[in-house]
Amino acid sequence: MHIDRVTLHHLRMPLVAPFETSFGRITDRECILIEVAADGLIGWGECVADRDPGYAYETAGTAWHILRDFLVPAILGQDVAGPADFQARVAPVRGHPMAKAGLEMAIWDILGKQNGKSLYELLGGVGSRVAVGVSVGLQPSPDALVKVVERYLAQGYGRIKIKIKPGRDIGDAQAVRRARPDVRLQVDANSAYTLETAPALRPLDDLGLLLIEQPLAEDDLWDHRLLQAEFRTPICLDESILSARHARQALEMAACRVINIKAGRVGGLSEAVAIHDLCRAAGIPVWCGGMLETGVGRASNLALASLPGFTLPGDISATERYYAYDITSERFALNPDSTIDVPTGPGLGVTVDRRALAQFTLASLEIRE
Ligand code: OSB
Ligand code: MG
Repeated sequence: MHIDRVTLHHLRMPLVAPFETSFGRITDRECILIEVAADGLIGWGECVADRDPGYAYETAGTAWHILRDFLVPAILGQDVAGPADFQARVAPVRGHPMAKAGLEMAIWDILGKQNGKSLYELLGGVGSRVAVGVSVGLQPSPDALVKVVERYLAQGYGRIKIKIKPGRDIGDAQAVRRARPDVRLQVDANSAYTLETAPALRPLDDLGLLLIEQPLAEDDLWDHRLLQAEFRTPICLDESILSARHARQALEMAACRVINIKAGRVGGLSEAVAIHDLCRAAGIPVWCGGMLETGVGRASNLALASLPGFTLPGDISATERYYAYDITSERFALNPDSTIDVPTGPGLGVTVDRRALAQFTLASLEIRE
């Protein structure tokens, strides 16, 4: 595909409710939507870097810089054969996986549109619906948390994830467990503990959790290994896994028993599939994480989560859980069996609504040869 033009759109989208984690509270989600024009087609990608460097070092600002000054110039006016060729061209740029993943997504979208194939087919997905759950942010109190959880259960979500942090961990998880003894429940600490403070999490081991997500620092595979040896509950890594190489090392040293895969965190869908393949061969369950995506990123997540090794429910909720208005014409709805349909149209299978896009755009930049 000949890359004629790339347009960056910096968006700020109001969330239906604030989302709070151990690294902060947000009321709006920022991201960069990437529009690529090639061979008379338009492809869309979403860069999930947020406004602040809380979950990852990348921000919408750093991604804008890296895209404008390095990644887009590496492909503009060039014939890019596909995602693998794209990755080879941007390999000299160290790090910045979210910026790379956003641009790669647009290339996958064009590839699908050129070949009349949906993204899930290109990636090797199976099944037309994927099992999903909901990620519930920190609430003012355990009682308030139980109320929010009950509301999601009533909507049909079959798996609940709650965010935890020091002082808001055991009590919160126990409150949900007491209210709902049988619900599929997991917790996510977003790196809020150290090996010294993590023993406070010991009572979680008696709550029948599906997994404990990312208790320790993102650069600390070794201490996760030490912690996993102390827990019966599987530890799941999110922030720590930035490549298939990390995934292999984590499995080899038994630092975790489950991996959360986010294409943005690992530099793109190609690397995400590589991690999936590695884990599947090793018998390690994976699931698709979320970054409060717009309809563009959600379509990509659904396609990825349709691969056969995604045996645990993904953090891919219905559009209405995130946004009253989204930028795609399509909205994603929850089926009664806690699944969401995988898009079947060519490429991502979604249409960007230009009017909605304009409404949420803080800045845009068209880059031509
Ligand atoms: O750690 O999984 C995470 C959102 C933003 C950044 C990090 C995380 C999350 C979520 C939300 O948990 C998942 C979703 O998109 O529903
Ligand atoms: Mg997480």
